[in-house]
Amino acid sequence: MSSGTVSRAPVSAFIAIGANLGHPAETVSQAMIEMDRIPGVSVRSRSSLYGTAPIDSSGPDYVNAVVEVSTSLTAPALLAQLQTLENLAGRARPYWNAPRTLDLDILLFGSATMASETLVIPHPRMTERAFVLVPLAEIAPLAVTDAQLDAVRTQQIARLASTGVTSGAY
Ligand code: A4P
Ligand code: MG
Repeated sequence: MSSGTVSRAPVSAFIAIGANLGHPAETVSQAMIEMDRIPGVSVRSRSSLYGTAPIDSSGPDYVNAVVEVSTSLTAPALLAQLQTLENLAGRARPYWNAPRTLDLDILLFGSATMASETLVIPHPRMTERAFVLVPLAEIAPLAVTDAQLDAVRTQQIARLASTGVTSGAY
């Protein structure tokens, strides 16, 4: 096993989910279930699903959501697991910001900050995007400021009826 695969104490991390090809709502809901099945990862809270207009991207509207997980994995190990889920969902990468069947981005990883070639935390574009800030604010109100939400208020986002995942917490 590579070095640093497992850390000692569980960390709370927030993961953004996005999809705009195939069956996006089903894919996003299924991704929440699959994340919870990753050894060392427990999904603690799920936002609603949101329909969002593409930002710096093309194709149909996206479905976006954010989940909070508790994880004993390191951030790079978590990213590797999330990329496996993206690939299982048929993710292709023909060009940057291409439409996608599933995109899983780590927004926050405890209080960690890091910037390697493969992983930047906090996610560098998270505060520019309503499709991240609105679902994040739903499950973690203290993680998002009113000023940040105000700055993205012109971006189209609409809460969808149901996550398709049954849980009583929200
Ligand atoms: N990477 C670096 N930091 C991270 C991180 N914190 N989490 C690296 C995840 N990955 C991170 O990502 C490219 C590389 O970023 C990875 O190999 C990883 O090592 P990718 O998912 O393969 O490619 P991408 O999708 O082109 O990049 P990224 O960063 O996911 O794109 P963005 O900037 O997040 O934008 N509009 C709407 N409405 N909804 C969306 O969900 N998404 C995007 C993607 C654009 N417009 C959108 C949406
Ligand atoms: Mg990504």
